[in-house]
Amino acid sequence: MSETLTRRKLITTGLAGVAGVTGLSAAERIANRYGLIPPDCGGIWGVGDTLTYAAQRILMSHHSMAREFSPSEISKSIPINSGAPQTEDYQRHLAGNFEDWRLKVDGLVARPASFSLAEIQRMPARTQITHQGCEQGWSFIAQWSGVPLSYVLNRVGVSTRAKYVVFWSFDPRWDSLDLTDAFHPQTLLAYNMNGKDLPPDYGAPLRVRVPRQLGYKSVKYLTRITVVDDIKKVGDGKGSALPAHGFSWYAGI
Ligand SMILES: Nc1nc2c(c(=O)[nH]1)N[C@H]1C(S)=C(S)[C@@H](COP(=O)(O)O)O[C@H]1N2
Ligand SMILES: [Mo]
Repeated sequence: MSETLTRRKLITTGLAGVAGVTGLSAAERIANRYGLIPPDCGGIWGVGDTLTYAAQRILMSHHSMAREFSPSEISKSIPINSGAPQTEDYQRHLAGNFEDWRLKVDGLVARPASFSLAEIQRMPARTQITHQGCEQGWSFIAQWSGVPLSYVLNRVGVSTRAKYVVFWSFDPRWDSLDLTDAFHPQTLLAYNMNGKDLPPDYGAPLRVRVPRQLGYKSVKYLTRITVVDDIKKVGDGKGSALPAHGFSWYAGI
């Protein structure tokens, strides 16, 4: 059977349908064939995550946009999830207005780079008013400005072998995106929130904003971005610090 026919059949049947008729392992095999197994997949919950991730990737256009709001809809109060790191390293950079801070970009790229905040702020900017939802049940709408991650990735030249983009932070939090979300036009490296420099508690000097996924994918206090082909070799191999605490690597909304 040709690739297109298999794909059409998969779409019309729906992955959940496939799961119901022929068993979850068949759905997983099909998802695997299309490279749609999320890195934290394993055991019974992993199968569920595969279905969510694969179904979204197959059924939704790669360029479907998260909703953007008008300025009047910006939330008056903005919750914080974990304030700025209290480490000596972070506090020193904060005291120095992040002038010595650099964003390292390495891994499977043609031109590994290290950008200052000023350099990042001179790159083409995008401003968007989007919703951020936390898995803990609160959410808010704010305006974020920054450089599209795609611009930075194109500037360093991503290898054709690349599959994931990994984000490292001043705190132990780390996470990753597949290339679909990494190159999505609304995925930003944001340095401005509601018209002001990103406040420390909200991720200064630079944070990810990925409005098509839950808040925990938007890593704050960035230090480094690494492009990889095999996410299993990074950290505990689950694509993010969160799966170890029971949250899935893919948190699409
Ligand atoms: N480095 C880092 N990034 C992080 C977190 C964190 O603790 N450390 N918390 C995440 C979670 S769970 C959420 S919901 C959002 C919250 O962003 P906010 O504090 O701007 O509301 O940031 C995410 N990014
Ligand atoms: Mo969160």
